Amino acid sequence: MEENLKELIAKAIHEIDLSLNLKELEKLRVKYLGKKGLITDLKKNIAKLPKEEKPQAGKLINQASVKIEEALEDKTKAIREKLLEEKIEEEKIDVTAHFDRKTSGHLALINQTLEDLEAIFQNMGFDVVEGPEIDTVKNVFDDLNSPADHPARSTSDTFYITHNVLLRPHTSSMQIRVMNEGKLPIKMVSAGRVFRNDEVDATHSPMFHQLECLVVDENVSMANLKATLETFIKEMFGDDIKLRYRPHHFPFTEPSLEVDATCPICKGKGCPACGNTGWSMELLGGGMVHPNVLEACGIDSEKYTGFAFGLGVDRIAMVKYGLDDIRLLYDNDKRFLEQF
Ligand code: FA5
Repeated sequence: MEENLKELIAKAIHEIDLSLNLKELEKLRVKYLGKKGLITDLKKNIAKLPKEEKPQAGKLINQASVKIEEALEDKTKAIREKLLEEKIEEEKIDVTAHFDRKTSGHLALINQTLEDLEAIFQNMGFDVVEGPEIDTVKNVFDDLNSPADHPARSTSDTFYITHNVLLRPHTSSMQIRVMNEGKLPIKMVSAGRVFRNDEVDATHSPMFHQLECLVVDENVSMANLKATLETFIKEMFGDDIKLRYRPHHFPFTEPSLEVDATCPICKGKGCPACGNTGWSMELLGGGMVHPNVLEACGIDSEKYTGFAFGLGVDRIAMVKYGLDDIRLLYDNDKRFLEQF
């Protein structure tokens, strides 16, 4: 009997070893240890043995049962571990693996510049006002003291929609809109797109952006205009950029001036980009609001004075980012845009 049991144990262990999954193992458990299993049958048969053989037979069968049970347990454990390893391997995240990174975009340089400008003026206590890109001849020219024969009014310079309605060629029409609201004092900026029949070159575009600034109050002087400009330029560019004021003529300001900035490339020392002058392109036009303009909007020009200026936003962006051509702002070349 002992020999038979040894053979049975060896066979069971061999079969357990060969089993590949928990299902096969369960079948083997039933085959050997189940209710009708081979070991269970042997246990049942002990009763039929002669009395003196019973204890020894019982002991051997029990030992065989324990051995098979242990083998089943070990194999079950091994299969479970293997399954777990396979699962971990399957779900492992390879942090070094390449994947398509989604690079986040950013505002176009013009919009960044507009936001910077508005934030600076807001911090200086200015209201930010929005207005339409299509406006009336009255707001764009008439009430801005621009005579009917002024060249800017000609159809070759300005995009008319009807006889009296046009794409605004400057943001100065916002001066009229805000003054007509009748609230004083006024301290506002208003930025947006403007349109002119200008030839495209390094510093001109037919569609560009301006920021209009208007202050109307008692005792406003040219000194206030200058202080506002100097503060704004310092906030925008730091100490590197200086301003140059040149006398000019605008129908809606008196006196009028134009303002240039030091060349952003050489910082005023003189270089090929600025023709060795140290000064870059014109940045803005401005001056003291003409009394005729105040009166056209119902404001007493004996009591109130004001200053106004119109900044070329694209050119501010050019100085800020050191660009030598305005077209870079509109080409949408990713190689350029990704640099900022
Ligand atoms: C005006 O448009 C006046 N309305 C400015 C003003 C406002 C004067 C308030 C007095 C009081 P000007 O045409 O010079 O002025 O344009 C103002 C600025 O816009 C220029 O200094 C320049 O920076 C910018 N600019 C003018 N034309 C173009 C263009 N075609 N492309 C890009 N920027 C331009």
